Amino acid sequence: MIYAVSDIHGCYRQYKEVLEKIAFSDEDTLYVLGDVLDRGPEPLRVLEDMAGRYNVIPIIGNHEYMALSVLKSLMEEITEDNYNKVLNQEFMEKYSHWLSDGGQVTLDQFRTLDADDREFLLDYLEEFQLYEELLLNGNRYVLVHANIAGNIKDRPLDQYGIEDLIFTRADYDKVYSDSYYLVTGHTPTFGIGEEYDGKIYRKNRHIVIDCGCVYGRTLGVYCFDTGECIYSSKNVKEEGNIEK
Ligand SMILES: [Mn+2]
Repeated sequence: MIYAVSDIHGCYRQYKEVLEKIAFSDEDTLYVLGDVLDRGPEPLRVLEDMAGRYNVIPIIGNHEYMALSVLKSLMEEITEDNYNKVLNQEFMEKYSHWLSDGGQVTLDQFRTLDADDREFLLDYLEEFQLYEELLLNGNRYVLVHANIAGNIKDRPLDQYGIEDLIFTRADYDKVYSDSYYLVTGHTPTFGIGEEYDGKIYRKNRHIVIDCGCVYGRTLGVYCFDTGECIYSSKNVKEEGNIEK
């Protein structure tokens, strides 16, 4: 079976719960549509688990993009010659933007790792794909973190810049194309309409799988073979991982 999940945001418990619920095995494939890191309690534990599975295919989200950029700069040894290049204004802006967007927990956990583990995780983040196209049972799916901002007939997928794909927001009222389903995370479904709160949104050839787990909802998994939606139990407040 082929599955997709998104916006795990460090919710390791719900991630393990859904893997168990779908009885995820070596014959299955799980696409993770970005935003594994930040906000929730155990981002690096989720990342380490994913890195150990050949059949979990990661696609980059804006949180990995921000984290990677900042952490790579922080890994540089600062010398007399390069400190202006590394710790410049641009870095400071990225750093403060990342921290204000939930990056602190990732940074705190990254700090506790030894040099080899840091390098291993940064190398793994570099491997994240920009998008994926799937053909299954005659249906075509485009999997990307946030959006493709248009019809891929007019503009092939490889013509998009990374920031188009991970920072912009799709228009869920709009059918982009009759030839494929657009599968995205990034926008928690309660933000599309309260009737979708904690549920996967399937309408207008969109499949939106960020069910807002880190905001006290569920982690949703979509099964492409069966069209089934599988959910974790609700993320509860006592864990202290609700941002707002
Ligand atoms: Mn996002």
